[in-house]
Order: sequence, then C-alpha cells, then structure tokens
Amino acid sequence: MTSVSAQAETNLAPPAYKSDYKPIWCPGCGDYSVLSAFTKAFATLGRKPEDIAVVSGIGCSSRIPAYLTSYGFHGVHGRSLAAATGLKLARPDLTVVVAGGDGDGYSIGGNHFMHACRRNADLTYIVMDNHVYGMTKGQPSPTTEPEWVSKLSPTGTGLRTFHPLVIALAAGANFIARGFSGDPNGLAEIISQAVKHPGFSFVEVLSPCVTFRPEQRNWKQQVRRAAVDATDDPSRAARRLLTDDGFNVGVLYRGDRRPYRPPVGKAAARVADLEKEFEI
Ligand SMILES: Cc1ncc(C[n+]2csc(CCOP(=O)(O)OP(=O)(O)O)c2C)c(N)n1
Ligand code: SF4
Repeated sequence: MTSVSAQAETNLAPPAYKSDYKPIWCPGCGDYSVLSAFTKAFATLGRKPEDIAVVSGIGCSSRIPAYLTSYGFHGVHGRSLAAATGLKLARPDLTVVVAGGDGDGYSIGGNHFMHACRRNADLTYIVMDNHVYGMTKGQPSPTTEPEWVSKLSPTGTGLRTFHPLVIALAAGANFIARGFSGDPNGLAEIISQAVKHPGFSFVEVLSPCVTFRPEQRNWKQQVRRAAVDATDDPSRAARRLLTDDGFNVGVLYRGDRRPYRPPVGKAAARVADLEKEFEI
C-alpha cells in the first residue's frame, strides 16, 4: 500500500504547484530551495494540487503552505503534526505533507514528533532545520550547537543537541532521511520517495538561516552524500547514526510497519450515555 496511486494522475510541471504569493524570506534563505524541491517532488508524483494538503506550524519555514497551490493549513506553533494526523485520518485519500522548523518541531512540538513517529499515520514530515529560531530573531533551538555564541546565549548554551534522526528511529518512524536545501533536485527526489513510502516518513532538511547563522553558508562544503544506501534494518540504521556528524545526506532507513488507520464503523458509545456516566 502506498499513499499515492502508482499511476500519475496529472503531468503538471513544477511551476503549477507554486502560488502567486511572493515569499517574504530573507534573500539567500535556504527555504526558497526547499519550496522549489516541494514543487519538483509534487510534479514527479503527478498528484493534482487539490489532492495534496501541506500543514505547518509557526516560523519562517512554516510559511511554506502559502506559497503552494495545494491545500494548506498554517496552524499554531508546534501543533502541525496533530492537525495533520486528524486530517489524514479523516481524509485518507489526500497526500498530507507536514512542514516546519526545528523550533516548531523539536521544542514546542517535540512531544507530537515522538508520538507521530510511534503512531505511524501515513504522513510525510519535512523539517527545515537551521539550528535556530529564525522568525523570533535568533534564539537557540534544540539542534543549536552547545558552543554557538549569540547575543541571547553569550557563552553558548552548553546543552547537548537533540538528534532528530535518532529520536525518529527510536520512536518508530517508517522512513528516515536527510536532505540539503543546496541540492533541490536531490531533495525533491528524497521528498517524493518519502511521500510514496507508507506510514510516517521523516525528512530532516539542512536549510541555512543566512540572517542569524550566516556561517551556515559553509554547509555546502560540509554536506556529503551518505556513503551507504538505505537499510531496512533498524539496528544497522542505529549503528550508522552513532557516527553521524549531521552532514550525511540521503535515505537512512525504510521500514515496513503498517500505517495506522483507525477502525471504522459504529461508535462504541453514545456521547449522551458517556455524559451520564461522568455526571457528578
Ligand atoms: C505558543 C507560541 N510560542 C511561541 C511563539 C513564538 N514563535 C514563533 S516562531 C518561533 C520559533 C520558530 O523557529 P523554527 O520553528 O525553528 O522556524 P524558523 O523561523 O527558524 O524557520 C517561536 C518561538 C508562538 N508563535 N507561539
Ligand atoms: S530569518 Fe533566517 S529562516 Fe527566517 S527567512 Fe530569514 S534567513 Fe530564513
């Protein structure tokens, strides 16, 4: 079972997925290329814009649904996965892609991230990770390096970084990958594989914040294609992550867990009866 039919439904070109709204990201922000990768992936998948919904939280990266012609839901900070899960369970025919930043997904939304991996609904979660809160002017996020010095963390945070791929694997995500905004074609390919893979697919995207982390422009020199292909063995994936420095790009893991689908049918109880039971 896959989330999109094997047969392409349309042969629209990438620009057909791009709305008329002009992005207001800073010039040079990595998110422009992520947007371009989204449109390329949707064109490759051959799904009509009205059969796709992109759900986000709050942050610069979370603006992405506005720039696409698919359905979009720009929700509240850290709650994109909850909204997307509800949407996917109510409308299994839709391709539901969730998007946001590291602050949105790993701080305020961290709990939802873990449980979305565990629940394994057929969603694709793309996190544009710039190791900082861009929209609110540069506070450290869970993926910020402990030694990173800023006005708001003058001596660095000293805190161990959150490793999203480790958490995703441990919590049960069914597809795990890392992409880079500097390679929009490679990223589009990863996104389209993630959408096609059943269950919860997680793609961590290194996407520089050139305003608050200008040094991230050097990511181009640091990123490399992972030396090995994806594995379906979680222990092997875990061993690879032990030596991962955060710059290996490619698909790490493809699992075969069955996506979550709630049982359909008659409700087991009437609300009025439940209310009586809880009356004080
Ligand atoms: C409940 C709540 N708390 C805090 C905020 C303020 N806020 C808006 S965006 C954001 C962080 C965004 O960082 P990230 O998700 O990494 O996205 P980026 O802007 O870097 O793309 C915060 C803390 C908010 N909007 N709502
Ligand atoms: S503040 Fe950073 S993340 Fe936000 S638009 Fe500017 S460069 Fe991009």
